[in-house]
Amino acid sequence: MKFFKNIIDRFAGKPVDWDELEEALIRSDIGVPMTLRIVKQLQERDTRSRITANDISEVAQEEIGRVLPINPPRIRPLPAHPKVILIVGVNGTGKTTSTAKLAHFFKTRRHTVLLAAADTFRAAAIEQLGIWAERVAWR
Ligand SMILES: Nc1nc2c(ncn2[C@@H]2O[C@H](COP(=O)(O)OP(=O)(O)O)[C@@H](O)[C@H]2O)c(=O)[nH]1
Ligand SMILES: [Mg+2]
Repeated sequence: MKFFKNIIDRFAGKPVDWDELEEALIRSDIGVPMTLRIVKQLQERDTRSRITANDISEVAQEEIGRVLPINPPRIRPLPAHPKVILIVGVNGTGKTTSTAKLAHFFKTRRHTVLLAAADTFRAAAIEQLGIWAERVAWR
């Protein structure tokens, strides 16, 4: 994953600057509580004041996995059955961006994706989704 690779490239193999690692995780959208959990786990593992690339990605995946539902709902479409996913939420919380990510996820798995904007208030919301649809289509 590119996300972990960027972090790992910066920190692996050197003595750890915990404050810098903490800042990098928060800047990467891990969120403060999750960042603190990951850093704490890494500090407990850290015996030689060095952490490896594996340590960072293993601990982050473990800790993030702990807060996700045990049986997440299945979102993959079944063969020959259209599947509708309705994305709702407060303005500016990332619905359009997440929709583009989902579209990309399904497209790379050879599904046909149709995006429909149902945003009634936000200026340029439909255009924004259209731009993402084009980006995803050409990747
Ligand atoms: N840092 C960060 N910004 C995000 C993320 N997802 C969306 N955004 C940004 O948050 C803003 C609102 O996102 P948008 O998808 O338009 O939200 P919507 O109003 O719910 O459709 C945009 O500037 C996005 O680039 C994310 O995961 N992390
Ligand atoms: Mg939107």
